Order: sequence, then C-alpha cells, then structure tokens
Amino acid sequence: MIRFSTAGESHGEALVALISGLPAGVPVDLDFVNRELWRRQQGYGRGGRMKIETDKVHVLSGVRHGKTIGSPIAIEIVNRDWKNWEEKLPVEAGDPAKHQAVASPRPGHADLAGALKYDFKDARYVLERASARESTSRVAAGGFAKLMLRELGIEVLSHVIRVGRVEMQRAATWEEIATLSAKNEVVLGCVDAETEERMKGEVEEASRTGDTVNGVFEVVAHNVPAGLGTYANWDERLDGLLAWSVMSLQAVKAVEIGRGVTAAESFGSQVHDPIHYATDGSTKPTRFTRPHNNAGGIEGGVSNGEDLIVRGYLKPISTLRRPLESVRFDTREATSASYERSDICVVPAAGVAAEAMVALTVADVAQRKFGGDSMVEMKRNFEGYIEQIRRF
Ligand code: EPS
Repeated sequence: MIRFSTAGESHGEALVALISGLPAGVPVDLDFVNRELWRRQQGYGRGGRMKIETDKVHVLSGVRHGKTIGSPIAIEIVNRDWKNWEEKLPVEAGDPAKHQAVASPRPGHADLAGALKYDFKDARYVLERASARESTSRVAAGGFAKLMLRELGIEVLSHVIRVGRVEMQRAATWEEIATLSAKNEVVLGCVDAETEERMKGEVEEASRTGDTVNGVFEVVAHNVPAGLGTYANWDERLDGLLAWSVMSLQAVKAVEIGRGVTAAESFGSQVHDPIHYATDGSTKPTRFTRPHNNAGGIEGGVSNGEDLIVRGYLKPISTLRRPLESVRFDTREATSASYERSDICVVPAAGVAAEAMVALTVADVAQRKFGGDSMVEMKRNFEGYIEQIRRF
C-alpha cells in the first residue's frame, strides 16, 4: 500500500511530506520532481507569492545513491516567505502585537467553518493550513509516484479544458498534452492556442474587476493496463478512489470520470464505447479496442486498458481583491472579507496537483496488484501479468 501524508503551514518554515510503500530500487530523478514543483507554480493569473517562492524538494530519508530503498521517504520544501513571517507566526509564544489576524472570514474559504471548529478567534491558523499551498507537498509526493509508474511505462499529465465561459471544443490527443507539458512557458495549459487566448481574456476580465475565475482541468493517465481496481469491494473501485483523491484538492467542487456529466443526459447508445478486436497483429497488451473512450478508461470500477480521464471542476478562488460581504470576528460588525493577496486563476496549477493525486492513486492500486518489495520484483510481476492479458 502506498500512503502519504503532508504537514506545513502556508507561511511556516517548510512544507513536508512522508511517503511510504514505494518499492526499493526506483531511480530518483530530483530534477524531475523539481520540475513538477515548477509546473505547479506556473500559469497566467497566479499571484505575488509565486514570485517569492522557487519550490525545491529536499530529501531527508528513504533515498540513497539515487534510488529509493523501500523505507519511508521524508521530504521538505522550504517556504522562502518564512523570513517575512518568522515574527508574525512563531512556533513559540512570541510577541502577540506582531500577530497578523485574519479579522473577517472570506466566503468560500475555510475561514469561518475552521474558526468555529477549532475555536480560533480569527482565521489565521485556518488559512495557514487550508491554503492551496499545501498542494506543493502533494506534487512532490506525486513526483515520486510518477517515478515508480514510469518504470511500468505509465505516465500522468493534465491540460486545461475550461476557464470561465471559454471551453475547449475538441478532444486533445496524448501527444498534444505531452508536448504542452514539456514546454518551458505555461500560459493557461490549453493545447489549443486560439482557445487559450480567449481563456486569457477571462482572466484579464477578472483581474480588471477585482474578481477571480477558474474552470476545468483534465488529467490523463496513459498506458494504464486493464485490471487495476476492482468491482469486488466498494472501497477498492478505481473510479471512487480517483474521485476522492482529486476532490480532496483545494477548490475542486466536482470530479468527472470520462464523459460522466453528459452521460447523464444521453441515451446508452450514445455513451458506451463499443468493443472491437484488432486483427492487425498489434503488440499492445490487449487487442480489444474502443473507437472512443467515453468511460474514461474505467468500467465497473476497473481500468479497461484505455487512458484514464479524470476532470476536476474548480470553484473560483475565494480571496477577492474586491471582497465580498463578511462580519468581523471580534465585534460582529458588517465589513468586507479579509484580503492580503491572492491568485486570480489557478486551473493549470490545480491540474498539476491533480496529476499528483492521480499518480499516487494509480501507483497505490498498481502496488496492490503487483506487489513487490523491490522494483525488480514489481516489474517481474507486472510483466508476467501483461503477458497474461496479451495471451488472453
Ligand atoms: C498558494 C500560496 C498562497 C496563495 C494560494 C496558493 O500564497 P499566499 O497566501 O502567501 O499568497 O497564493 O492560496 C490560496 C489560494 C488560499 O486561498 O489560501 C500556492 O502556493 O499555491
């Protein structure tokens, strides 16, 4: 079982993650993990914080001589902004006069619910942990999961299919998504230049009016073999596991597998992917083919050999420069919601964070199926199974 947990405050000293269950012998390419962190920081409409941070992973344990050793991997990502917060957010009592209160909760953020729950008299501590900065730790952890999956030939990437009112009108190919992800400049993460330009217009409008705007990202897991997850038990269904993991990301309010949403308004004949059989001597593990992939690569909670397609629907960021109505925590007077600084649009970055969650989930179900304490053992089991379904 691959498990991970994260800790860290947005303006604390560092963000950390602990990952366990990865087999020994996974080659660890830290430049790759750092590039994932860089990708999460990009996008048109990110705020001032991203100019302060250059997120880099620091490995404390579980990796030696460039490979995992099967022990828990502990990692840290330093917050460069900490130097501006050391006195405002000290570990020890410090000077209460320097405390920077978040005096009025932001509608849509965890501020009010968190303050009520933990009995905080302002929302500072809520913001510190509820912030999407936490997704940095997930992206680093997901980078390790991707390194394991790479050994099995599985890749996970994302792209943006909607920002505000602008939607991509066609499907993207895997090659387009891979080319986009290799670029050293990220605008809004859309494979179609003309659509991306119109998406930029949505962000510019939000920027002009002191508002925020988000949209929909699509994560694609490529080369996933048939047979991951199971219908046998409700809590092992792959669609359920993916929905949970992506839904747990900040600002994600709905998750769709394949064409899940429009399937609900269509006839069965328009939705289900017919089954064909390739007679052309294809070398793929299974020669059962589909003319399209509306199921998003999952039927009955089990991967069917097509690409996994998971979409995340993001609410707009709840910190608005033109704040919404709120109430002061101390006096209960009507006022505007607190504003320090914020992003205007984060869809491409959220897509990268969702890639990490999908990679961790797929790595976990792969580890459950193929087992193995070392990569050699896991690969042997994996290849044996691939041969089995090839001969099916
Ligand atoms: C984020 C860092 C944060 C916010 C954002 C995500 O930095 P700061 O609060 O210092 O500006 O930009 O967090 C939120 C959207 C939020 O509501 O808290 C990051 O690293 O992604």
